[in-house]
Amino acid sequence: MMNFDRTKHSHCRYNPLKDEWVLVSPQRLSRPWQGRVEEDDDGGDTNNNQQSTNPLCPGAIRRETSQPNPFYEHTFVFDNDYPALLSDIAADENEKNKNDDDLFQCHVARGVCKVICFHPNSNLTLPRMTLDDISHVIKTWIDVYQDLASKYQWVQIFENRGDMMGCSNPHPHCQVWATDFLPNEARIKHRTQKDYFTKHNGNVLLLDYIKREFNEFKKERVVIDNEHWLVVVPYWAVWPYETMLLPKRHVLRLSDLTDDEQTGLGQIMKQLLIKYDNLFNTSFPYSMGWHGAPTGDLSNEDCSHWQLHALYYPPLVRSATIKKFMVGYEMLAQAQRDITPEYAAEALRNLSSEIHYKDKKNT
Ligand code: H2U
Repeated sequence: MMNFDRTKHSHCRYNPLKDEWVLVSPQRLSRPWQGRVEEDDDGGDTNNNQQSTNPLCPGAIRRETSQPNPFYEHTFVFDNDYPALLSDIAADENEKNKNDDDLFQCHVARGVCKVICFHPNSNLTLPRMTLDDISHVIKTWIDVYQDLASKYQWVQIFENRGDMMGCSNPHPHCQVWATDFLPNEARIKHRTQKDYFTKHNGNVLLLDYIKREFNEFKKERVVIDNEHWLVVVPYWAVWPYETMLLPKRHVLRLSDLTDDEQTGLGQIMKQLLIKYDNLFNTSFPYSMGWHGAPTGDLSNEDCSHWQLHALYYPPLVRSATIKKFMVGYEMLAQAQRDITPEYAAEALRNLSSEIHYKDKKNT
């Protein structure tokens, strides 16, 4: 157990003006950057040269490890060599870590960071993988989630795709950050869903949203759905082609999905991601991630107000290169968008081909 040192260890600082916390991770300054290795017209898609040298590949030796990666055939999970969170930091005796300081509040941030490689091949992205490949990714998400959920309050699975979204490595992968606290987004959703649940006699906010979207609005913003899942551009979407992917049944957490729901998830993810890539004939950059009921000691609380959902936040607005910047008014006042969520949903819905544009070229 290490003694807490603000200059070396991750901690959260409170912004009393915004009622928000910021995670500070000074230990992460040495992280390598492999994002913009080669400019191409492909929105940051991968290239063959990566295969031999990429530290995420089977058999590669990562800079921080002496052991080579295993020659994995499906997915591969490892502890991030440059974690934003550390697990074994002792309680802070000297710093302002008490909730009674209104201005200089901070707490030690404990957690773990993992990387999940989706596939041995650096040239593949999820939409071009087989359903079997994708099912391995989903099973790995669930395994890692289950393992970390026993200890941590929040397990954030997220994928940054494309260097436009800050992805530091083109090999298909995602990250998992598990924390002993609820980050801002989780804290707010925990409260808003609970408030709705109380106000509406035990109705779940997102399940009511689905019902009204289907019945009252005739699926106006629904992009695709299958027996178990739907993809919708939320009424309140901020990013131009932002979507939310959610199960039709009341599901609290990723680990609660049945086998059939996992199969349906793989199918709908592939369909959605092909639509995204086919929209501008580019490997569509995005950040995506899963939100579900809190875990760790918080799973002892009643979390039935929660509904599992994934969010896709892609920045592109008009072409493979024209992206929406969240600057100016967005930074200083509030989010703004030009195309309506209804327009975005229709554009994605109308892309009916289930063949990826790159595979069309080959047929
Ligand atoms: P992103 O592409 O979303 O940045 O994720 C890649 C992660 O992989 C990043 O967090 C980690 C980086 O720290 N990584 C390692 O742990 N070891 C390496 O050798 C390269 C990259």
